[in-house]
Amino acid sequence: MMRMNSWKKEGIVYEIYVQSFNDSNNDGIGDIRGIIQKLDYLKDLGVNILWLTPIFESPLVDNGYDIADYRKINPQYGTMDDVDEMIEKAHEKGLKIVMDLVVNHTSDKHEWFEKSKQSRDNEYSDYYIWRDPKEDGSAPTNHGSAFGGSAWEYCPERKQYYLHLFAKEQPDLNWDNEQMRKAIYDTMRFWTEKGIDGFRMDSISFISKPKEFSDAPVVENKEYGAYYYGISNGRNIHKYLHEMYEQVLSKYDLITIGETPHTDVEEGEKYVDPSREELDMVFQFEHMHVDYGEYGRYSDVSFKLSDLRHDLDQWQKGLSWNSNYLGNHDQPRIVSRFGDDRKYREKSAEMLAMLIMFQRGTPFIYQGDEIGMTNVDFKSINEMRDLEAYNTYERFMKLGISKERALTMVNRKTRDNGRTPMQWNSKQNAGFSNAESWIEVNPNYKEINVEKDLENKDSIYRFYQKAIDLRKSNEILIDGAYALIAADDSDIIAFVRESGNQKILVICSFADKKIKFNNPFKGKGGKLLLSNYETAKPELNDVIYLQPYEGRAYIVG
Ligand code: TEU
Ligand code: CA
Repeated sequence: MMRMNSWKKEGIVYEIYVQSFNDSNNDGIGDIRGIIQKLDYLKDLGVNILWLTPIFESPLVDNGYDIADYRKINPQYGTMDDVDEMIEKAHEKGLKIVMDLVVNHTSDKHEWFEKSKQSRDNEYSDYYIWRDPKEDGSAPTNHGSAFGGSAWEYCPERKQYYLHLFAKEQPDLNWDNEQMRKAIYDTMRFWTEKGIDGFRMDSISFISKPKEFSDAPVVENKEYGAYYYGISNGRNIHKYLHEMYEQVLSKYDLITIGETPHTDVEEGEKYVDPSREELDMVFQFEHMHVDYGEYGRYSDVSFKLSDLRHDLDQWQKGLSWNSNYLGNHDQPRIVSRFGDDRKYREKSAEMLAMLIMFQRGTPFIYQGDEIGMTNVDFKSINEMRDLEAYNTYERFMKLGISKERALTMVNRKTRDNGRTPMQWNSKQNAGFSNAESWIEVNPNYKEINVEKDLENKDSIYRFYQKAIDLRKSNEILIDGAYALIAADDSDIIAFVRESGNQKILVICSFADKKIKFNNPFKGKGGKLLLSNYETAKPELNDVIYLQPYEGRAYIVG
């Protein structure tokens, strides 16, 4: 039986998008020494686990999620000595380090792929997913890449197609090949022996592929079949993750987080049920699709609170343990997507922090959300950097959508919104670098930056500190049972955390006006634990009034 020991249950994870966090050598690119410089900042915030996006050798087609050598550090981020120093210094400060394990695919520049494509009968030939063309020479199936276009790329050397669920420069690995799996486990040990404390496993629900591929009946994005059809949660997924647990994960004190796109609650529990000895938690995606529409992710659609509440509730009820997040390096900024980044930026950012921090499970904070960084209003597609944005913009052009409308739609959801440089202060480039950064700094950095928030006792940063401190020190918030209340309310998400006979009532208002809330624990009274408004009364009355985007937590009774 796999048990989550205390540091994992009390853990608060902070995701660092390395390229945009802090540039120590003024080349406009964030780096590992830049992280070392900010370890005290992160410790003071109160987080205790740092998840770093990939820092390995890569051609950067997908900003490092296309790995060419898992055991070499991309020189633009620093050296292996820098990494060793970062791990050592983080541990000295009581901070854990989680690496990003990208093993659904490699870069096409990885030596394994270079050899695999040379012939059909060498040691690496079967490390990837190769299939013959159809009779007419076309791609084996209508599967589409997540980044647009076909998921199959023709290779003249082998006269076959290879599968790539993402960019054509990211060929999918063949996990049915035992020798390949062993090579992955060796690579994982290389890093666990260096003292890292866990893995975030990229696209892990895709690693087990069908023996035979069939055409996807659902043509999701008009051009090609849905990219995951018949692939996510494949026939051997749990066999391989249990094998990984036995071979590597069980031998070290690690936290493991699987990124599991296109996975429902029932399947999600199979990954995290401790008796199955697979992973500690998974990133669900159901609540990330609440504002998808006719054009998938890049639809100009706003979320409905009832959908967000329903999805979060399903996973809270359905899983032994959750990862609680609203944003990351693949998503728009949470205050712009789920809050109000104009009139109520600070209050809505703080309310969202309470929602993330006080549900049952491990809270994940994405860099910059602790100061309420917002989406960028990119003036042209050329200001964006993400291949997914470019490909989507092109696709919209082909569909006859106007340039202006296509830019508006891509602007709203591009992953670049979460990838602009961390805003440290109001100096040049927001204190991220003395050089022009690889992607523009959000022009609002003079109003929104860490230095400003540190000087203000009522800032978003200060609220994050309080919410984190409360989450870490309160057994009910760490391990108490969860139950939704006011399930049909049009303005709030409210739930109860319970342990023994103690209850904590959490109410998160998504309304931009004052609203009334009927306390379900009539007559019991209670004491205020935290609010993002100074005006909140200390007692819990039978009827309470919440200010716009107010978050409140009470101990009941
Ligand atoms: O993302 C996996 C994934 O599901 C993608 O579809 C992602 O959610 C999508 O791009 C959002 O529109 C992981 C990484 O987090 C992402 O940065 C990588 O691009 C992707 O895998 C390939 O490694
Ligand atoms: Ca740098």
